[in-house]
Parts: sequence; structure tokens; C-alpha cells
Amino acid sequence: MANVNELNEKERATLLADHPEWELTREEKAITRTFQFGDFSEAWGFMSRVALLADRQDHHPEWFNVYAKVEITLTTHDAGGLSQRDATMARAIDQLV
Ligand code: H2B
Repeated sequence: MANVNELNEKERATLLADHPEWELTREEKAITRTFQFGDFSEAWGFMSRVALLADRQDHHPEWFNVYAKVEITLTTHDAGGLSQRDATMARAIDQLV
């Protein structure tokens, strides 16, 4: 899926206002949120749900897991930065926790 537009500064500000748990990273090309769970099983259950969501939306996270911690970074390679797809994905992920 190509043809996605990179968000401009105003749109990025809106994204962050709508998703305050996420922070801009990678020189404003990505957003990142860290999730802390009770144990590995909970973290992995969450990751499984995110994985299914990601494949359905054809938009895949970059993530890092250590035991009960999951760090997710969203960016759109096809846009060379943040796009509306990241906003959609962030909203869907937020609804899982
Ligand atoms: N995931 C993310 N995070 N960014 C993309 O640009 C992207 C993706 N592109 N998943 C999709 C797949 C693209 O590579 C395929 C070909 O649809």
C-alpha cells in the first residue's frame, strides 16, 4: 500500500493531543508508547492482539519486549514518517488496554 501522505506539523500536534500517552520519537518521524503489564503472559497476550490488528490493517509495529514491558513504535515507511495510519493504529492499540 503506497500513496500515503506524511502528516504535517499541525496534524502531528493533533495526533499527540488525541493520544497523550504516545510521544514523538525519531525526529518526529514516529510515535512511541511503553506498556507495563503484570507479567510476561499478559504482555504476550496484548502483543498477540496487536499482531492480529496490525495484519488486518496492514500496518505493522516496531516493538521491543522484555518480560512484562512492551514498547511500541509506529511509523509509516511508505510515507517516510508519520501518517494517518499511525493515528488509526495508535487509537486501536489504546483501546486494547
Ligand atoms: N507497516 C508500517 N508500519 N509501515 C508501512 O509503511 C507499512 C507497514 N507498509 N506494513 C506496508 C506493510 C507495506 O510494506 C506492504 C507492502 O503493504
